Amino acid sequence: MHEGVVTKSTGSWYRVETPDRQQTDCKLRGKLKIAGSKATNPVAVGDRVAFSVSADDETGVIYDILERKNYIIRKATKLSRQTHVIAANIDQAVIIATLAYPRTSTGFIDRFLITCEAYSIPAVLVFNKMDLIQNDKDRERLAEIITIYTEAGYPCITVSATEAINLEAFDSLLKDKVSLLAGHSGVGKSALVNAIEPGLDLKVQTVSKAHKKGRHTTTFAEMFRLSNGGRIIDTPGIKEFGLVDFEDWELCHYFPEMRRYFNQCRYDNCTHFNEPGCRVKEEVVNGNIHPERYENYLGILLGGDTRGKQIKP
Ligand SMILES: Nc1nc2c(ncn2[C@@H]2O[C@H](COP(=O)(O)OP(=O)(O)OP(=O)(O)O)[C@@H](O)[C@H]2O)c(=O)[nH]1
Ligand SMILES: [Mg+2]
Ligand SMILES: [Zn+2]
Repeated sequence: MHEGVVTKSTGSWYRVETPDRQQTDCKLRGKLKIAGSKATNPVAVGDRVAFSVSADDETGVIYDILERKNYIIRKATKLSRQTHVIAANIDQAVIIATLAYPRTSTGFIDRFLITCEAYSIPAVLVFNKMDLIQNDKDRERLAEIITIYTEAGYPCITVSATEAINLEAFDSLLKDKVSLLAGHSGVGKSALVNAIEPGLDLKVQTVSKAHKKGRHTTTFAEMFRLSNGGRIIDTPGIKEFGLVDFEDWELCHYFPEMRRYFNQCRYDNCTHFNEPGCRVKEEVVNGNIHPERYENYLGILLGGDTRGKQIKP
């Protein structure tokens, strides 16, 4: 009987690492299912599991999953109601963004942050490809975005993987923590990790001018150990990342700077859209909530489906 952490999953095999760094390829015992879960995959990268090792071929069998601290999911397919757990037991989500290509919108960042808030995962923002931020317009825009998110309570750093700008900051961000790396395909998630840990040699996209959006180079979520004591979970660039069901009045709970004021509105179920006596709207005017975050908030509130809304990055 052993206990370990799932570091890789291919769907049928799971690589499990024990604290002494032994790795065992395991299968799941029979119909191992988490009670009440709608997930297609019962075990995900980051899960702590109990397993036994067969005497003859040294492969293992996972027979139990230990309780999760948290997890993050996506829909199994666009139309399905089933979900797929991407990773579990995450200390922080590190959103890799860039104003170069593929340019990350604040809308994307906000939807991802909502997911993190909903799953109680602290989030930080890393702006990569700083070497490509050359003109004043981009520099000013970046400064503005950093102000927005710093004021909302999310730490931000700027880096370049290829020009080795500020990589010490990226390294200390990951020290001794389990970090989920997220962001569009091609923003440089794998390149950044390689830059601080060359021994890992993760696959990086080759530049193709015809396909600026990039294909997915990383195919399976996988957990890697860093020499600074951290572990990272590199995920394929994700479109349908995270999934949150919410009622209109709940949405502001996922915006920390709005959450401060929501119970000071005239109506308990205020959605901060056009209700009279809305403290949140007042604070937008006062400059304590950034108008761009508020606009993205309204976009999500008024966008989507009206039956049980969902965030779809
Ligand atoms: N100029 C510049 N290019 C970079 C930087 N970081 C990464 N790139 C390039 O961006 C491309 C994509 O990098 P990847 O690390 O493969 O991106 P990824 O986020 O891991 O992509 P997926 O695995 O598909 O999700 C590669 O061609 C990198 O060389 C950077 O700081 N500056
Ligand atoms: Mg990658
Ligand atoms: Zn209100």
